[in-house]
Amino acid sequence: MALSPLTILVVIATIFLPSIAVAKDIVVGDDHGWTVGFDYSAWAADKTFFVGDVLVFKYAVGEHNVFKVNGTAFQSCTVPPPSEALTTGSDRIVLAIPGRKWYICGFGGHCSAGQKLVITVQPQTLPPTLPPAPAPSPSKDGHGFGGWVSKKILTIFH
Ligand SMILES: *[C@@H]1O[C@H](CO)[C@@H](O)[C@H](O)[C@H]1NC(C)=O
Ligand SMILES: [Cu+2]
Repeated sequence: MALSPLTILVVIATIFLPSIAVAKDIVVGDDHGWTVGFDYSAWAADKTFFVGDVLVFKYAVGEHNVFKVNGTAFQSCTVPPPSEALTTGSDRIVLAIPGRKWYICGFGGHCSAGQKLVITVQPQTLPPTLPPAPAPSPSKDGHGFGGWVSKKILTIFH
């Protein structure tokens, strides 16, 4: 079976891409931002969060804020000291550690009214397992992996 040039290029690209998973910015609530009257559990339900992703909380400064809390404070809407608040209106939180994370708004009544977000952060995914590649060797006779690729590319483009 002859492999098409496209297939071979895809294989080469797959081998040399540093990683399949790309960290991304995730705007909480999408266009709604961080506000009252939005269902953040429904919003989060169909999403997967990975280590390296960044949560972005967008809101009008002075109308909301963001506190990272634990599960207990999340349930009871217990607001931590003001010094722990994020208040820029475009707060970025890098998801650095896998596990459950809880966020609430500290403005009066907002958390109880549903301005609270709980997510589970998954460990970073690894690229799909590839069959073991022959160890690259600096040999001049082209038996190394690099030589194999060059030969294939020459085959394609000659
Ligand atoms: C959760 O957070 C609250 C408020 O910051 C704190 O008083 C409490 O001890 C914490 N609970 C746990 C289990 O860490
Ligand atoms: Cu709020």
